[in-house]
Amino acid sequence: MAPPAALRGTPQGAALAAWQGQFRGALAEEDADPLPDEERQGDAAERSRYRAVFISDLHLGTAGCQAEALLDFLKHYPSQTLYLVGDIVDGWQLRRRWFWPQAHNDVVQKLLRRARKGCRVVFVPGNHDEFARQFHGHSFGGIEVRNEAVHETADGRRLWVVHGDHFDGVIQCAKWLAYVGDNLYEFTLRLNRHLNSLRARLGLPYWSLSQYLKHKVKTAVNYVSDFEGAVAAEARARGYQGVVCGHIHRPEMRWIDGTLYCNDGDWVESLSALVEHSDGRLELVHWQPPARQTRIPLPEALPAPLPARAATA
Ligand SMILES: [Mn+2]
Repeated sequence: MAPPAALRGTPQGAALAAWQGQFRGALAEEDADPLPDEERQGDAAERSRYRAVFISDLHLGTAGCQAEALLDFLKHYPSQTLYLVGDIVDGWQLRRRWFWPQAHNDVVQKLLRRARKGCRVVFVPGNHDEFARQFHGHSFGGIEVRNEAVHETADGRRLWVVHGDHFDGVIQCAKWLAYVGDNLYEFTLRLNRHLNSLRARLGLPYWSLSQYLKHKVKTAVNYVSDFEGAVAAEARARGYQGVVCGHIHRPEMRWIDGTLYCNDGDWVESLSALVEHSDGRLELVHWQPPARQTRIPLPEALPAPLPARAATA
């Protein structure tokens, strides 16, 4: 946009044109880098507070992904290395229906930006983003793609980093478990009624679909512990002191027969991540979205306001 005709050729007009040029420049930069606020948080001193951050099962591209919470978490946990432990982008869902809101874009931009600012970002694809597995050994925008990785902690422990889907021979059970928390459970109860009125008309005895599902869920619960045991055993067999995985959306950190089993959880239900402090201490972080009520101005009579946000320490 040129300066108004009346100012053309005057010093004010020149200044205005220069300012407009700058503004356009700033906008263009904003376009390429939509999260300039991270510039400050990305410096080396801040980053060194956490040696590593592990996140998985973001499921970007699905309505279930809690992208806003994740953006908030990422802002508070800069690190030297960031592991993306699979199911980052949900290719299965995107193939069925395109769903890509701005917040999901922001997450991708934030990850790319982190890589540009000197954080080592390692992407270990999962089953929902298995399309990326063919790019093993390559890097994109500074993000390394590895089908599995090894992380060495500050105190010298070697952790095997893998998504974990190779361990589920019984994926059907995991699906049932997901259904139960869903409207589909309500649906199955309704289906159960219809099914049984049909069975009654055919002279068949009552058969409880919901009982059947509950049995399936119990099997799924066993499945979780079987999964954890199998992953830990494989890590041990490969000579690692521990393992970091995701996949089953169950944050966990415990010893299994002398091997450290860590599951960094997910950003659909549990909003959790695994972090390594500068001294090698590992911690499971359960992210709490900033409490809404602390944003409401407090009445004058109350003492000092509460801390604005609290991440579980
Ligand atoms: Mn998975």
